Amino acid sequence: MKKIILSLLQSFLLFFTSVSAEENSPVIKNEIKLNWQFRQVGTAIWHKATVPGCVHTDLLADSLIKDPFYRTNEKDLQWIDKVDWEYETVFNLDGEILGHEKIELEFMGLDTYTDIFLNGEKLLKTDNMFREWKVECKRQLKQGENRLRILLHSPVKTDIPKLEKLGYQLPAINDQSETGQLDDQKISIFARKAPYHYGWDWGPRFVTSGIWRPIYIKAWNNAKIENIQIIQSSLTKELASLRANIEINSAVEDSFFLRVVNKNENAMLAEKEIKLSKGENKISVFFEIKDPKFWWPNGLGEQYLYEIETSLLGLKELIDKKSENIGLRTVKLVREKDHSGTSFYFKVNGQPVFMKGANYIPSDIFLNRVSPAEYEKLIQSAALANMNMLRVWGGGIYENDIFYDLCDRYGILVWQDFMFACSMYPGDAAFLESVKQEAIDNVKRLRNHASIALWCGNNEIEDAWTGWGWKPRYSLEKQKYIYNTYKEIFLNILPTVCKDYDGTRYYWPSSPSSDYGRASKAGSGDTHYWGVWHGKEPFENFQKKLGRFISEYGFQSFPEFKTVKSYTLPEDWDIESDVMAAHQRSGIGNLRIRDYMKMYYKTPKDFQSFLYTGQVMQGYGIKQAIEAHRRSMPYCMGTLFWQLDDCWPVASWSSMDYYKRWKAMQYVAKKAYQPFLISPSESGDNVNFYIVSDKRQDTEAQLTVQVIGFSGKELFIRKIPVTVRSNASLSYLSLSKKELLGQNKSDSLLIYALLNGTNGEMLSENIMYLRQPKDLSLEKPEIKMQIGKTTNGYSIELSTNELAKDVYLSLEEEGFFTDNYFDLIPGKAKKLELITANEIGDIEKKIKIISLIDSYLQ
Ligand code: BMA
Repeated sequence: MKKIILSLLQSFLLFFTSVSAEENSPVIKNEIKLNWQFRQVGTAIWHKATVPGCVHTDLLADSLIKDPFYRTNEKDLQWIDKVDWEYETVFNLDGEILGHEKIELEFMGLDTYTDIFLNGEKLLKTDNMFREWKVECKRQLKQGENRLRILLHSPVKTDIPKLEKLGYQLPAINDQSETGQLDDQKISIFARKAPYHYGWDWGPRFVTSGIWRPIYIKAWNNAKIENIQIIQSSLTKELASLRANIEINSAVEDSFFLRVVNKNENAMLAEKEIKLSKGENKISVFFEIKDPKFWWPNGLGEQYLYEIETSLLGLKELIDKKSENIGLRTVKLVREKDHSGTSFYFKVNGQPVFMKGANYIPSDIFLNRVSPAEYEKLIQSAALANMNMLRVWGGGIYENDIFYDLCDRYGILVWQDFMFACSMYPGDAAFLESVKQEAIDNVKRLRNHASIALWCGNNEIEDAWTGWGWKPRYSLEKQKYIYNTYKEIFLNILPTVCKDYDGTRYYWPSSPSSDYGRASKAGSGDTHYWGVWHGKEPFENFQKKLGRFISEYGFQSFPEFKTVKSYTLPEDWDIESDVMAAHQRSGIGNLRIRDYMKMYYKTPKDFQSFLYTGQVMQGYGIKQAIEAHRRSMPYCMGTLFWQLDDCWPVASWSSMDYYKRWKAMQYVAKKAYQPFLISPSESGDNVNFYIVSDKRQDTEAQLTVQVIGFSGKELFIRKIPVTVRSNASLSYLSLSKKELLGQNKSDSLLIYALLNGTNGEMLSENIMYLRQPKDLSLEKPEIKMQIGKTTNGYSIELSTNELAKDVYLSLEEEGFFTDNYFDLIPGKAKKLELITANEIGDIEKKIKIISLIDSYLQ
């Protein structure tokens, strides 16, 4: 019986998952996904493994370790990266596959130092997590069972000798190395591996090992399409002229046909006879699309994507085919000298576009855990918050294809860093070659995405070298060597690869930067403004410290209580407890939050109120930043806050926590990033009412300014018609505070600004206070809630008799409130929705509502 089950198990289907990305192509592509097991090298017992995956998640799935995120478990799991691991599977091959002329194994991502054996023979050695590896293996394969074994060397043990050989330590600011014998030695710089795995000021230290992307076996005859680059040579309303550069690997010398088809309209774009020689061939095919549909960033139009299918044909039969989804658009970074320095803005399809967005970090420390649905949630949340750009930050990974596919679909442009951050790197030939190959692999993989707007060399290294006090640690000779290595990587290797393998996008050496090799300064280039937070400057400075493109700024908060509960016990519910401290990785984190809270808020009465007030405060600060940046267009043409997401449950600068729960700041960003923004701004004795518009046409509208007492009394009103200028920021009305306030006290009134379209529809609203939150005289409001059922969940209407500041709705069950953390004004009911697939019994009682006054000690 056992035998029968075994032989059944060995049937072909069970060993492979067929993934034939290109339907009907005769090239066989099967994923080696099943039957994997793993063990620590030197131990006897094999355990079940998941591929793609990593050691940490396999240990967890097999209950061999405790949840790495729970309480302080992280500390006990640091041994995992100091030992070696091995993975093994046995897969069956039949005569049909073996009969192909060429058989290859493709490793899409190996983390990081591996030796790979096929049927006992060494096939490959790898040393770069970001590379793809392809090996011919027909000779090593046999009919029946084949054994694939991957040895994963400890990244820590592999890199310590490199440090010893170099003889001195290079700066690596966030490396929380924990190397055993050589404590505090920074080794992350030697590994071409996700830098954040070594710890960051928002992330744990889990230096993973594993097969993190799929392994495929490919079998083919005659020829195979390896890669297609589609270049848009010119684009007008009438015509898109394109060129496909096609790489074909051929086993024969023969004639073939290439056919390019626009699948959307089933229209033939080009057909051509080609002669292939054995080995690699590069062929260009030119084609045109008439009356092209353009791809636009989120908010400006459709994200139209064309599926371009390229087929390689023999005389009678199809040999291979491959599809690419492309968007027709132009993206240009405009850098022109002007009176304040040099501009830094993106033109999309010929139009200047203000970039609104955030910095993105990998959304799990264990990369394989991010499911397609979670990727979608993330990019959808960005789009829903009116963002049009994300910066894939240089301390993480070159993201999976799905990330960029989603950005293409949702209209999110990508500022793509290369994976180098806050460190200097070794300059030996092997390291530099590895960097070059990594860049080639990733530029080739990503270059057809409409969403990618810019290649950027690194995160903050230029500034760090020139201004963070790194240089004096080294002799002049070493300084020269270290900086020459910097120049070699960021001013030579990477831009050269971008030019040779893409050639259509701007390369920017470092973020922030003023220009090649020079430290950043406000009038030129992009800026990371950390005066608020790191520099302890008040939030109000967001309005003074502007830049041409502000690619980082931020403020921390804790995740909501529901998330905190996922990693704590009740005894940990104190900001300074060991467990909470283990989930706060910024050394100054709690102190900063407390300092700012003293400046802006009353001391929260308890732990939960602290979490809530912290989130409200983060939103309060970032609102000021985003509005100031948008108001100052066209001087400033982009704002990307730090940071969109988290890689585990933690206190951080994120606007969404690890579970993708929106923090107050994500709701704030959604409003501040709306196409129309009405933004009141104090200027001396006046309040100026700015309207920022991202729209491409002027808009007739009505601006209303009201002053309202906290009990709902209208103290002032002014209505004026306005023509809102397209793609601009202007002040449309200036009122003196004297006029606005009259005899009323500023601690118990608010200024409400409203922009309506000609049909009365609301285009934007905003509330301004003339006092800091802690100085407002709030009274306990009585909030009324009416709930109805909708197809997506529930509709909620709230009203109040007194101003309810920072109203926060929460629910134990999972659900998404379409608005939250808003101010509720008497006489102005608020409608929102709770999106949930669940039927929630007794919902009126389950939704908890608090506002700022509930966080005060009574
Ligand atoms: C920025 C980032 C990260 C860091 C953040 C908060 O400069 O580039 O290095 O996590 O600051 O300190």
